[in-house]
Amino acid sequence: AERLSGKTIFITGASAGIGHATAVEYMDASNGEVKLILTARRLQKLQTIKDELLKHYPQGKIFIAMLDVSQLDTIEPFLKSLPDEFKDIDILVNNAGKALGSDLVGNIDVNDIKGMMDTNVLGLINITQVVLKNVFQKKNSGDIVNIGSVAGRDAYPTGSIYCASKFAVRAFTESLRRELINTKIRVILIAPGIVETEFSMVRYKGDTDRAKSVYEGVNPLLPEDVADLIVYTTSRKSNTVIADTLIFPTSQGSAFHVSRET
Ligand code: NDP
Ligand code: 8X3
Repeated sequence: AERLSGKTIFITGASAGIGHATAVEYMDASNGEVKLILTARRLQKLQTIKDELLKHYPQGKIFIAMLDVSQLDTIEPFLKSLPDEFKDIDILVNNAGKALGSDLVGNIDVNDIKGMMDTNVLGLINITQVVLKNVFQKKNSGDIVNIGSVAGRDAYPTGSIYCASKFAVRAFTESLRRELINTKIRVILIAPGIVETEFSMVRYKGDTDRAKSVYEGVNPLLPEDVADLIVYTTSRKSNTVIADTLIFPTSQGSAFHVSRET
């Protein structure tokens, strides 16, 4: 907790799920002593989250903004436009991401392909570059936390594009960590299994029954379980980096092995 005090944390995709839970967890773990930059496309959701956090931590410093990570040209101007007290970012959590559809190769809508690649891969790479160059390299410190997935290790049928996007996140993250070994900048990969969030509603495009069935009988991870791990990894001693983590619910063994109570 002491190690978090005063830090500025930039979370993408903070309007729901893991990103939202991570914002809450950083505040709780630091007793309101961190500064949060929370971004997503749905500004109203961010406003509600900010209001809720400020109820608990009235002195809390929270900056919210609409930011679509797939709009690559908007990132650098966004960073430059941050209020001075939020400019000195210490931790970047690249969380914004999604699966769109579960179609077999041959039938995948090109907009779904673009949607996943633009957000999960191009957006993440671009934000990382901008923050690295403008902030972390200038002070030779900072944590980059990339949210990958078990889908970045086990490629499964009907997940080709999503899996490809998360394999890409993993490869990018590993190259970057190796490029930065002569710096104090840490690069961390978080790879969750099944987490109950809006993820499946987005993947199945509002088909509630299908989305629910993903989580039925598995005791999935909660978004706060992943948030807890993110906060843990970024509050280790500065001489250590928790480089790579796979986090499952205890009912899961791989992308293919899930125990369901029926
Ligand atoms: P949610 O759908 O609950 O949250 C996704 C977040 O990303 C939302 O805040 C959404 O906000 C934001 N987002 C989506 N597209 C964009 C965009 N183009 N620009 C900015 N923000 C965007 O899903 P999760 O919390 O589950 O997902 C978070 C991350 O975790 C993703 O990278 C996902 O791939 C990964 N993950 C999820 C797992 C799961 O089982 N749930 C397992 C493993 C990894 P808005 O719509 O307001 O923009
Ligand atoms: C989400 C987990 O297994 O649906 O990253 O791909 S999975």
